[in-house]
Amino acid sequence: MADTLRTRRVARPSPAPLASIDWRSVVKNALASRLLDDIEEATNRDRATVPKEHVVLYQFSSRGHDVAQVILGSLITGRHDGAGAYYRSRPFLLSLGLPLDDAFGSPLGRAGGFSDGRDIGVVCNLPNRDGPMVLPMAGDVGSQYTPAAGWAQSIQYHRDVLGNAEWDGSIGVALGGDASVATSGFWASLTMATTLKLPMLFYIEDNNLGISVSGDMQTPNGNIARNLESFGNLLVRDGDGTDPHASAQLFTECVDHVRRGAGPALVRLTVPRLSSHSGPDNQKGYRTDAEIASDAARDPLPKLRDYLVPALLSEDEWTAIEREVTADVHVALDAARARTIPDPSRVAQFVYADEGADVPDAFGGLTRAERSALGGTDVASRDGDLLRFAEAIRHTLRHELLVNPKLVVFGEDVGKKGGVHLVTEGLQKQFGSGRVFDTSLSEEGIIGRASGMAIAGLMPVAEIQFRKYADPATEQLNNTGTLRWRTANRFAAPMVVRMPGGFGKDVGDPWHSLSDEVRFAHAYGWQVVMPSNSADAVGLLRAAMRSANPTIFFEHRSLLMTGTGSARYPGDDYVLPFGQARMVREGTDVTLVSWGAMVHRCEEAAKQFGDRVELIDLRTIAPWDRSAVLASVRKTGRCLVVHEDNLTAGFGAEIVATIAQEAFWHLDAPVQRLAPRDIPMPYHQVLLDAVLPRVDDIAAQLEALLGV
Ligand SMILES: Cc1ncc(C[n+]2csc(CCOP(=O)(O)OP(=O)(O)O)c2C)c(N)n1
Repeated sequence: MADTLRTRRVARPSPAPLASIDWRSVVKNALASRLLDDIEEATNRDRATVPKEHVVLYQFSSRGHDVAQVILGSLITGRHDGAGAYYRSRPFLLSLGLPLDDAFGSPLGRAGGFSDGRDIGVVCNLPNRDGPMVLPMAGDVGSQYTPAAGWAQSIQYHRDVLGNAEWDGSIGVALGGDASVATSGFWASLTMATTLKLPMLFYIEDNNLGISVSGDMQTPNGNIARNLESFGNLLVRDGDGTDPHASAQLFTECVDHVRRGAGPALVRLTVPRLSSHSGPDNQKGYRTDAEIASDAARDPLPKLRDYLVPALLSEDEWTAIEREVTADVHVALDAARARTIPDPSRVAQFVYADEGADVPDAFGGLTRAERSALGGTDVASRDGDLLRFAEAIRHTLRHELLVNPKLVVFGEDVGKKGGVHLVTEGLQKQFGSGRVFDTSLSEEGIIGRASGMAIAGLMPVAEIQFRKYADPATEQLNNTGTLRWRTANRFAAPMVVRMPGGFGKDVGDPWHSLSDEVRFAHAYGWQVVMPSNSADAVGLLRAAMRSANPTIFFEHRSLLMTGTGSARYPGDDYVLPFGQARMVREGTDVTLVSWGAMVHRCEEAAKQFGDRVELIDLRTIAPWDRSAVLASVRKTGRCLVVHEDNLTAGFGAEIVATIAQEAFWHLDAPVQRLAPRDIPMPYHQVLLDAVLPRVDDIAAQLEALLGV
């Protein structure tokens, strides 16, 4: 096993080392990273003979990328600097303070560290509260960019809106490989950074390989810097990442440019990938021996040595650093191997926030103290004005913007226009474009930005124009939902995503009328709210905006556009806890369960049966009120679930399965579901009526059920 360092020498004249760089730290971090890779790779190679628990399953070497990364890291020192990074970024994290035993321990899947054994070790994070931090990485290539842009936008918010001068000069950074420049996340964040002149640096590490695919497949002619030369508001630099002097000069120039508020910058450096893509990849099918050898000759570590010895360090000093790093790494390796294995009894903890007294606040979202200072009551005022659904939401957003300076409202057209549903009308005028703002047309950008902003301590309230248009944000939505769990509560990104959808007044279509709420109920970590009336919408939206968890807040189009669901405003402090169903009407013989706009159709149908039908409005489907439904079914012995989402695997299936398991012996008839038969929403009213459950359909089904 390779367990000591001895850096090769290449003789070549070098310029004098740049005085602005802390080269000793650069050397230490580069050597530490190299030795970590050596040890992990050797363990993997010798896996037949080394103990199984010493083998790293997802081993990704940074060899070749390491020197340039730690030079960049040496410049990212601000208290509020934040970076989005990826699986090959460990050297950069080491230079920002990642402890060596975490660097070893998490890839080994041990307890503690950056995920408590939940995530693969190269997908890491660094929640520094008093220094530069690294946002939680994700496994999806390109997904690091938009949260990093969100962090950069938060720098402006903390400085300009909250007036916190401490954030002035801070920087957001995003690291990515050459293949990542083909992803939508890269382009979404580049648009955000350049249109908003964000304090953001992109560093593209170009090794001319994805896993096996060459760079000219990712951007024409394989050079993203050249292709971006004419991009507006962007300083672009291109260079050799194996040359420490050139790398340091380019990084220094670009970091200075961003820190002084001149706008974003992008540096592309060519680097060799000196190992296979990952442990299991042997690169034989796509790289010749000659190509591998020619990359090996470009190793930046000997070049770093030649650059610094003897100009800045003597031979002996270099050797002494090698010895010191070797000792430190071995101490850390022993400590990491001695760590316990993760505790399986705690694996469910932190899917949602755990507010236990002994659980610290995660990095991200409002603190517990900030949330509790907002107060709230679950008692509704009875003398409020009668408000339509959209007005009620606007009132609630306005009040929360007033009482919570960290709350931001944004989305496509929500600013000047007030949203295509006019829900945010007038809010930008009242609160300014720092707090209520339009975004570029990228849902991935909207949700990724929200994630970065939430981690920066803000409460983002993002609008997705229509439910269907959340599709491009799926990756960021899923990553937000798992973020607290996969970082074992080191990070969290509470946010509210307002999402109009469902059929409209007399119209539908496959794009604007999707409901499909079950997708979010199925996603990890999200609360899903589907109110049927204005009063509930107020209380649930306020609960969402004061929650430690992310929430999908579904605004039904047929309620936004009509007077259906109008109710008295329940007050500025009204907070309705999630998971509490509403008893719409009590009844004796059948339980009718619904949520959202279908509640109104169910109510019409139920009226036809006097007091025989008990109607329950779930109000939230994650969490959902099992006990209310089960208590009712145990009383009535019959149940019909009505929803607008597809029948197959719709949320009704979950309810019916729960009843079958928990209340089977109380049933007098099979539990029934009424929902569209897996047909997309059509445009013409006649077709729409043929797809959606109508009042008559519900009544007919109730009648049949009561006859059993
Ligand atoms: C969205 C997504 N698609 C595919 C993958 C599988 N994958 C992992 S790494 C990788 C190549 C990325 O190459 P690049 O961005 O150039 O970084 P490098 O590994 O060269 O440092 C691919 C295709 C993934 N992780 N995420």
